[in-house]
Amino acid sequence: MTRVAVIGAGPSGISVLHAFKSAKDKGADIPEIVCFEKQKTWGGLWNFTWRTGLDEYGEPVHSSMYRHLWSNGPKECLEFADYSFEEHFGSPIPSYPPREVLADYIFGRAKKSGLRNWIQFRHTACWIEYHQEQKVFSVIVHDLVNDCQKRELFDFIIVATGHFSTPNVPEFEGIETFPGRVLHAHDFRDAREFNDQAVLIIGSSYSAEDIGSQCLKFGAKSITASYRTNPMNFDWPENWETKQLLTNISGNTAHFKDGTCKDVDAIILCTGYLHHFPFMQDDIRLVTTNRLWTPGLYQGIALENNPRVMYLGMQDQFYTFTLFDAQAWWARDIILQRINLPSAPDMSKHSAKWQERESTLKTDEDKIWFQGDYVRELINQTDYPPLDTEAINELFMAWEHHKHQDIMSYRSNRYRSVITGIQAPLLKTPWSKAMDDSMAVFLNNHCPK
Ligand code: FAD
Ligand code: NA7
Repeated sequence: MTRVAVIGAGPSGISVLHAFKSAKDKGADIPEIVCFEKQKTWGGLWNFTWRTGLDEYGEPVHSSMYRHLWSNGPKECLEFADYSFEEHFGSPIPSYPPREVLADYIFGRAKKSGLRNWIQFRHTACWIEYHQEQKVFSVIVHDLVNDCQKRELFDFIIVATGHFSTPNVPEFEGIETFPGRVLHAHDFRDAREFNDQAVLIIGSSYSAEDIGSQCLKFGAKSITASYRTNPMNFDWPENWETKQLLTNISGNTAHFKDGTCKDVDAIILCTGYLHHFPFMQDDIRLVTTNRLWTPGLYQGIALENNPRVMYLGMQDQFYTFTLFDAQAWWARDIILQRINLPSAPDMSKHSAKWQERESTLKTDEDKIWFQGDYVRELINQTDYPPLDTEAINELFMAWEHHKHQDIMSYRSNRYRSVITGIQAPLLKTPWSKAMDDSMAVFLNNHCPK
């Protein structure tokens, strides 16, 4: 029997298991699927943990999420085509749910689909290599609970280990003698820690934007945001200032490229993440940066030099859960031989076309349409339920517009579901005032039983 190893049970890994389960439910013969997940439960980054550094087994802590994180995009842009928010919560909820609420939605579909017994939790993939002659992969996993290793053979490998977990940590002159706290966004857990402090944020992308605004929400005295290439163009509150790149630090004084300086109490490096697959042999390891088109992956998924290895969710992301679903259905259909792979030259020709378009993208709007077209191309090849990517792109356009209207209150906007047609209700307590964002309080406020 064909054997498939799925590495990681975050949203991407769950999408793969769900895709196979949905084929099985329709009567298809499916291969044996074994999913190895190093955490104690599923959900990937969406499992909040107080831990940083290493976990109780000495494994690097995976999650980069913080306690009071809320969805940074409308839920209508990530709603599964086969499992609506209404189906999960029993009534409509606002467009920007807190972390715990969104995580519950992801778990809900996985529970309904009955996927848990396909997963070996607390199993870390340590080494995967390909044996050309037998056309099999050997996978060595570490059973963390019993502290032993085992080796198994598989015909296909699907890597779904995410790429927002291994921090990219640049060096700045003088940082080692800075008297305050220095941390990467990966280790940021609770903004209350920075109450009344002058916080320096390095970076100008999503983490910088959201961690900076979290800190203001929970009482930071000021935010100084230092950018390398482009500043974030939002209308920030008065106690937020933007600076060019940090050049060096002396004592608690940060010096910037434009010659100005600022005394700060803490430094948060929102400098992104590395694609890191130390468990993959060199010739099957994906090497890329955080970009919309990953070179070397046919359809953004199958490794061109060995398409029995597939990578899911490795792109920079506007689309998230539906992109993972679209990729999962496509990967499944390659394995079920419902989709045939073209020749190696045709695969690279196809990838080159997308890569060329990627190089022309200028604005976020261009990037959203690019990714929407990519998701549509995948969905058109499988039996994934219909998903109107153009309507979702339009929701993303509205989201962009609302963020530029008011970055501190964009989460009060609401949108109509592309799946059910239902308009989201108003958020009762604005994000900036909602200090208790637990699921119990959020649901009690918006859909009391
Ligand atoms: P992950 O969620 O990272 O899951 C990967 C899984 O693989 C983990 O469970 C991990 O334990 C496991 N794993 C890793 N290595 C191994 C190994 N060697 N062996 C076994 N298992 C392993 N997206 C949104 O849609 N909305 C948001 O609001 C949003 N906010 C975000 C905020 C932050 C701070 C970050 C970092 C990302 C955010 N994202 C958001 C994007 C996020 O990438 C996706 O939502 C999603 O979690 C990605 O799923 P994934 O399964 O690809 O990866
Ligand atoms: P991103 O989106 O990859 O952004 C990384 C940022 O870090 C970006 O602004 C980079 O600037 C900046 N960066 C990287 N290296 C440096 C150095 N050496 N000096 C200064 N600035 C640097 O990562 P995020 O963490 O913001 O977002 C990842 C996910 O988390 C995202 O999907 C969200 O949903 C949450 P650049 O523009 O390249 O000059």
